[in-house]
Amino acid sequence: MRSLCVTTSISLLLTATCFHLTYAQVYPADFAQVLVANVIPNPTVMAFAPDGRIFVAQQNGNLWVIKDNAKLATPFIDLTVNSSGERGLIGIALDPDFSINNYLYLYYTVPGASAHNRISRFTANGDVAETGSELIILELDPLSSATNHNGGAMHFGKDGKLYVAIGENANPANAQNLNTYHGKLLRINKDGSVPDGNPFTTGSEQRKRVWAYGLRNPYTFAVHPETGRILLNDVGQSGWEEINDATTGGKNFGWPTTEGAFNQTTYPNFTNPIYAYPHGADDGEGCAITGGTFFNPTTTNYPSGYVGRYFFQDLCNKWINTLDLSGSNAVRASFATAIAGNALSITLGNDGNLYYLSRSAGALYKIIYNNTTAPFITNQPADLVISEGQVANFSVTALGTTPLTYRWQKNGVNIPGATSATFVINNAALADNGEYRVIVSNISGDVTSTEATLTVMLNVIPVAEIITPVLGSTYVAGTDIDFSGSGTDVEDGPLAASALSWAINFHHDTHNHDQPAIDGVSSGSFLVPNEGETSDNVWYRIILTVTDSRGSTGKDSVDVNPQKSTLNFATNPPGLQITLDGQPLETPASVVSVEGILRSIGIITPQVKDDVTYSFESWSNGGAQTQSLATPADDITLTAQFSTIVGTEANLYDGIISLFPNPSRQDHVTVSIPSSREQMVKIRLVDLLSRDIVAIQKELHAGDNPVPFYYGKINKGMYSIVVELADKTISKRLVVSD
Ligand SMILES: [Ca+2]
Ligand SMILES: [Ca+2]
Repeated sequence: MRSLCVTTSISLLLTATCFHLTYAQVYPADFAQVLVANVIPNPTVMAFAPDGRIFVAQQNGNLWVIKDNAKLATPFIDLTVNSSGERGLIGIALDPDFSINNYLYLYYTVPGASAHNRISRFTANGDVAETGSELIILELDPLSSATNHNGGAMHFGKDGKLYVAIGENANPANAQNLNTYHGKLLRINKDGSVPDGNPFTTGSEQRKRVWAYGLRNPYTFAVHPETGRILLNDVGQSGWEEINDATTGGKNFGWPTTEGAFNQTTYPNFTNPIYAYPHGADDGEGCAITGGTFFNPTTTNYPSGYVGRYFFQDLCNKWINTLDLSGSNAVRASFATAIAGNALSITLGNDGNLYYLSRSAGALYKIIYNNTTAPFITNQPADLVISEGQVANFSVTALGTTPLTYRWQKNGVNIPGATSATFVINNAALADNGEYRVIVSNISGDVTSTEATLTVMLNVIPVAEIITPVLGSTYVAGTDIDFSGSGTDVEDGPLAASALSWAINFHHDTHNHDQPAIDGVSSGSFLVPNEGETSDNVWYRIILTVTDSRGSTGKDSVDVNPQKSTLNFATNPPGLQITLDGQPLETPASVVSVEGILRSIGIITPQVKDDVTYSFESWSNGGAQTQSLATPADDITLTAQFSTIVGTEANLYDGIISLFPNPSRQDHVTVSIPSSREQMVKIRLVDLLSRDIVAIQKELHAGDNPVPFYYGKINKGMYSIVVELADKTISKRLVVSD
């Protein structure tokens, strides 16, 4: 991967845009990646029109039309949206009758005090939306301060209904609550109303639109173009990324209790994913599933073995994999690696090629197949506009019988030594201006690329400087981070605020959540949400880009790290489970958390451990059974108090153990233990904090065993008698009175 300055011509201004292009993609033989369109910052999703136009959404609300491999100059629509975090313009579906009615449906975040996601219908008039054509189809539930997990994918099913995937707004409990749209796949009519055939026919408006639930952040899904099968890609938390079959209504995919595959007998009401891949750094592992598409084209020149496969991709690890769905188990295979960064929205195009978006490159790519022997150029060298002294980097990619050889020319004349796929001029000078092209040859012939123009300007690139935050600054969630900076340029002098652009990217583990830039200000602030991402491996990277009057750019960046505390969780007795943000957690456990982040702490009650059933009594901080806790500045320990439950022994033991008298006013109780054989028994008296007071051991014989158990003088109150047999432990509640 190398950083390049690639030029784009915008009106009469030549603008140099520096970004990363990857030439190291690894595809199967005779496949290649082709750049279709770029300068699409923060793309989110694409959709194909029947006529071959491609709609590509930008998170900031712009919807672009890509026509004949070029982005049109004017957006289809420029919506005003809230684009913080993962919010923004994040879903598109074209009406099944788009060719006739020109209807197109968008999913976007409505800005303002009551931020929420909305589904609206727009009418196309050629390549732009008809003014005033918005018809609101459905207003989704209000969002919390968490800006992540919005879902957004929309597709029409083969049944003509609109399916909409919605994230749980980073509140896991939403996923199991049928009275909110969050954490669901919806099935609605084109006008937003409730259709016939949904699994839940009564109750709230939300419930009646639910098609599937138990979802975390179903960012993408796909509908099989022939069978109508629905595969839903659910982005996971810490362990697994899932592909779920949501073809049949009413399924519960288990979040937040489960993530990835689980034991069906443990959770009989949940539906396992058809495929799940773990978090990790290799091909087939990743951090977030961000695209999937059935490869069932009307026509394609891909080898026939790919037809019927399900292609899917991961945000972090730059791979595309396939699933073979022909057998009873989905079988994964590798396809591509080292593709462009932060990839998403892989989609089968009308032309039988796969397409995907890259947020790192701000670009739309297609994947072509060409097994002809003659050299065939897949990516032409691009025009460059740079400043004197910068690096000019031309490149070409080609298919054809290997080995391929390259011969670069300037103004039609061979450049000595320029014989690789890239041609680099370090320290470019005005004399380097000219037309550059390359001749690609192999045993079958040769092909000449298009000419790329190099324009070297006498221009000193501007200097960006971030003033605040200063290096080493930290933050607490729920508070503002202030930023300020300046740009200076040798030719222009101090740059106006309009020349400044700020990117505030949220980094999590190995990936980042880039957000639309804040343009035209020299200072500002942004609120760090106190909900959303609960990982402590997070930080913000603030990048200032300044642009001078010649279109050259300079950058500065600073990282702001979070302050953290440790949350220690314990239970009494030890070793029981609590829930943290809805997920089961075995204690004792220590979790590092960003200060200020709200954590949801709950309890599984009753729960069984070693055949004893326990019931929740209290939290050591006096909070409710399920409580929201802002991560404090200092480390804390929270202990959940449990008591044993009596009356469950019938399920645990085929005999009946009884205590008499109970309540007892004496210094002992008689424990009656029937036994089918000789065995040892241990009897313990424990208090409500599960602390042992007295314990005895005794040999039982076959038959009834009335065992006197002396515990001496103890305070009146509630206790448990715990009877430990060879294969069972049974507890009974004992009341000691005056
Ligand atoms: Ca699941
Ligand atoms: Ca300058």
